[in-house]
Amino acid sequence: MGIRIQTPVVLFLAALQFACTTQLQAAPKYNVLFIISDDLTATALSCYGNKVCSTPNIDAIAARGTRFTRAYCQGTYCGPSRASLLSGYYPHATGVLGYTSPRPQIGDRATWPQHFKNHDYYTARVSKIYHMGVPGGVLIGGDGRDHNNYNGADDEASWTERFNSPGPEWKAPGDGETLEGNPNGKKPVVGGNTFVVVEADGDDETHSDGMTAAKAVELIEHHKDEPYWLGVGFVRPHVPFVAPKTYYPPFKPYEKMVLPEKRPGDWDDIPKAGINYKTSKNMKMDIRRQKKAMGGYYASVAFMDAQVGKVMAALEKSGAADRTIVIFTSDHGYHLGEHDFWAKVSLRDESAAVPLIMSVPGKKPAVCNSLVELLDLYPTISKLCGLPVPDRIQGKDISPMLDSPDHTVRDAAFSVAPSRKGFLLREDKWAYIQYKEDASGGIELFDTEQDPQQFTNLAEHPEHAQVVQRFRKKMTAKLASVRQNDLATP
Ligand SMILES: [Ca+2]
Repeated sequence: MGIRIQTPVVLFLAALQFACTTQLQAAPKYNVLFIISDDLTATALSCYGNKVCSTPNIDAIAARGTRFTRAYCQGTYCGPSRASLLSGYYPHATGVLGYTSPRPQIGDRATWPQHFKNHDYYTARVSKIYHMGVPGGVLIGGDGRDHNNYNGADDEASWTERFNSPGPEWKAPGDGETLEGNPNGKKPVVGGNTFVVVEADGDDETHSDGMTAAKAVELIEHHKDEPYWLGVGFVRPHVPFVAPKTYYPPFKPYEKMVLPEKRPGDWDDIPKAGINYKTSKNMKMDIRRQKKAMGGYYASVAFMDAQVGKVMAALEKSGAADRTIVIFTSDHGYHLGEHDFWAKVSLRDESAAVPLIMSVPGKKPAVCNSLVELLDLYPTISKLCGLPVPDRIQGKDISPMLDSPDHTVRDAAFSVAPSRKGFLLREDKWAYIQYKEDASGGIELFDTEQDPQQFTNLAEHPEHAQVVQRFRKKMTAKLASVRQNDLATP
């Protein structure tokens, strides 16, 4: 008797449970909060081991997310790196090797944020997401070259709305000094891509990144009830190193900054193209200036980190944190005096590796040592949000790493420095760099297990000839595969 009554109830409950499970299995419509700092080396962050520069707000994202220790950019300066990660193609697929939008090359194919816009997301950027000149463009709210209505190499089709944060940059009142190319100290504080430190008067919101944080806070609150893809682009620690005075005390007197180890004859075993475009020598920076450059950079990082904190507090306050994926990264790394190199472009780890933290609701905190590329963000975040992943894009889905940090998707990361005609294949153990596609500009090979600081170029050592040969073939094959795509040949 009882069975006849219960059966329909049980079936109904089973059906209900099935419906709920199915619903739960469908990917939730996460928001995406993409925070990208400009010219930030992972080595400057306390969650990556820096003991001098404290970055509590970025560390807090790392504490609840997955911190990737071997993430590489695809181009070691702003233009190609950003065009690549946003378009989904390697720089040598689109041919965007400089400071332009990838749009002419990709036609009507959707960029990463545009893909979300096409799936009913509100998409916006605040400040620099695609390339924008710093500091010239930031001063006027663009890239300073008057194209695309001062929006830099931006791509309008990616956004529902876009916002610039024009700030005073090197013109900010305060104590400023030009460190680069200024041995007699007579040069005034200048703009351009120049090492300048300004201990600035005024508060956070006097400056571009403070304004960017304030706008992001406003957008997070305003759009909390709809799915959004919000790009928050901080321009620090890109030069000029300008931050409010309150961020400098931990790094002063600058004399106490400890520079990386220097070894006599360090450049003797590398090709000319391997000597970075900015060095202590050609920048005419003595030890005092080098230490101040490091301290000024750190103060800019600390300032940027405080702005990240404001954005994260707004996310928490909005009530949307449990349905928002947070990504923190940079477009490439930076040298702070290793090998007497400064800034970006180099293909050494300090410059080609990037900080990458991904925090996805419900996933356990983890550290992942697998090789990943910035190019992987577009497919991975699409997958996590239940959007289709276009076959044509060149990154890989790394979302399984969030559950299993030992998961791997590639045996080498690939990065380029087009201005040096440089190419990097970075495996777990080896860093292989060649200049020119036929390697005629020279080769560098570093055993990063024995020589993590990359002091000894093994490329000319006969016992490593086979390793070099293997990498040369691998590089040729990689370049061919990059160029095998659905775009017209650049
Ligand atoms: Ca950059």
